[in-house]
Amino acid sequence: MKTAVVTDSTAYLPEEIREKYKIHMIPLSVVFGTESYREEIELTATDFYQMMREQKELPTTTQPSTGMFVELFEKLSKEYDAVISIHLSSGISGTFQGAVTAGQLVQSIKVYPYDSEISCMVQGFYALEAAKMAQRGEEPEAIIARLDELKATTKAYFMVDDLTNLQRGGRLSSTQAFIGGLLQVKPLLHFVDKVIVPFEKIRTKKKAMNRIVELLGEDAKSGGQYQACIIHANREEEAQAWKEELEALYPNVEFTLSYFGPVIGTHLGEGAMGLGWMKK
Ligand code: MYR
Repeated sequence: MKTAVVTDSTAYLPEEIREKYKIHMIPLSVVFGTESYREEIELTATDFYQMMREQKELPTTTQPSTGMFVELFEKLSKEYDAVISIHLSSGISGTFQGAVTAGQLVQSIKVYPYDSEISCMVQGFYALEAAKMAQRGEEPEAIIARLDELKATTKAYFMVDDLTNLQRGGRLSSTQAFIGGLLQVKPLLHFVDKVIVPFEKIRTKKKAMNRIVELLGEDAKSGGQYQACIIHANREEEAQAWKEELEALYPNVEFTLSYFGPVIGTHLGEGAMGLGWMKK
């Protein structure tokens, strides 16, 4: 059985990694006014944050069309027997549903859509694991079972400098009153049942980061090997310094540095920071 692995651009997997592990990427887009840019192809994270600072209007984001999925799956059917298509949470984007619909339309290959229930490098870890197993010739069902196992130990927390973008984009699941109460603080956010909800109200970014360190510690100190990703929105130096601090604290955790690219950055805003981890 030859299985292809597809993920979307919001995993922000570097091109050399995608090439090495033969991970196929389908892009989401950012729209500034009338101009649409496929992220990771036509727009880099650095250019995006610069553009966002210069524009008065907030950009918007769009999922890949069903047609793009159909085209990709049909192309893959010439070389593979099955495809596992791993996407950002269906609670924040219609991308996963696009893969489901296209999978039903394309008859030439069996499509296994997988809802990561999260996004960014955490989703990237799933895609990497799937790709390594696919290269060993493992069956799609075994790969999906392994992804579910990883998902069961996954935790991710993140914070934003300003909740405006998340609120305007409608991706913060909460009542207006609660959001009102959150605007004065730096809430720690996380995913529950595929959507973003506040985890705890915290006053400063430093305190929020320390709280995340504590939460990771609760898992890391219970034993086992973990992989983790520090994800930043145009704050590479700060993220690198945090990575070094975390590496010294938790030797049983393998840390990767990643970033919130254009699509996720549209909703989180510059300066956002997050940490995700799972048992290896
Ligand atoms: C679309 O237009 O379909 C894309 C919508 C993307 C919404 C992104 C919301 C923020 C996600 C934060 C992920 C943090 C993972 C650690």
